[in-house]
Amino acid sequence: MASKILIIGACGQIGTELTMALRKKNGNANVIACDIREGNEELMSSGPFEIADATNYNQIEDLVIQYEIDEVYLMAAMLSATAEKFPMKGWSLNMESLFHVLNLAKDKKIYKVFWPSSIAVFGPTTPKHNTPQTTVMEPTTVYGISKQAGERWCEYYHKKFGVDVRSIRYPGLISYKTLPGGGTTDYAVEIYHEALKTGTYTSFLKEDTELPMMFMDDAIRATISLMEAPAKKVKVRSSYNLSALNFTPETLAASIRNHIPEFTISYHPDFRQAIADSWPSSIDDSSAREDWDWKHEFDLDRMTAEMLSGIKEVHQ
Ligand code: AKB
Repeated sequence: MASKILIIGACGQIGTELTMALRKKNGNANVIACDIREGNEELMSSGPFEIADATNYNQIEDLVIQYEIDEVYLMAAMLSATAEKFPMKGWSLNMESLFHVLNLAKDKKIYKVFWPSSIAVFGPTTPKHNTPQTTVMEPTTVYGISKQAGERWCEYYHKKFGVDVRSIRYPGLISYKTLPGGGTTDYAVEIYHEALKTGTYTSFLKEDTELPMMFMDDAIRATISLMEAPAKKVKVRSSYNLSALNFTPETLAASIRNHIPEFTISYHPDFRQAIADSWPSSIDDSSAREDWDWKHEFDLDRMTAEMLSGIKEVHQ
């Protein structure tokens, strides 16, 4: 029998595509989407959808009981740029929601948990290039501090209570179906929309700011394959480094120019530059590759082609 899955934060950038991918795999009725707000038409109509607040334990527990949930994917979070503006709100959302889900698993009301971490767990004292799985981690953002604390709690609940929790340190994720909101890597999505709409983009990061990034299809495949891996292969219970591409605004613009030669870019760095400067420029993900056979498929040029044709199809 297929597992019953609850996706919290299903209407966000990752949640939307994850919900549709899991519904395709496990059957629409077995994947319950919930969020604090409504999402797109396809997500809302293709299977069960409930309004729920990730920080409200009773609401989440009620859904777990009502739908006899086995696995939870907790995708609700406040991202790096927004959390700098609302530090206490960011901390409460990111931490309370995680404790609710970990406690449901500790009490055996659910059996498996996916929780997203981020490259934001690293900080200025971390080795910047090819950042190892285990290294110095002194994050300087609210979001990064919450993700790092969350990782520690995931490992603690696994060791102490046997909770089957699995996690990935996502790089910046690039997709055309649902817009990201409040992240430092969002420029790499906005740039494609603006290239098609106006032929020009003003980047809030400097031209040579290199960050780890990934096309959403790869991220979804990684997430599902980590969750499907036999428990004994999942050796890291804090969170796995995951890598695909590293690029700067300048190289991304050049790849767009292969399709739209007249595209222009200018640079006007804001407070997000300091956040980006504190993160790695590339990540060593050999643990994920060795433990559960992770392999990315999209390079920069393939991703650019896919983004431009996807935006035209969905948004124009
Ligand atoms: C952000 O920019 O805050 C996120 C992330 C890297 O976790 N996309």
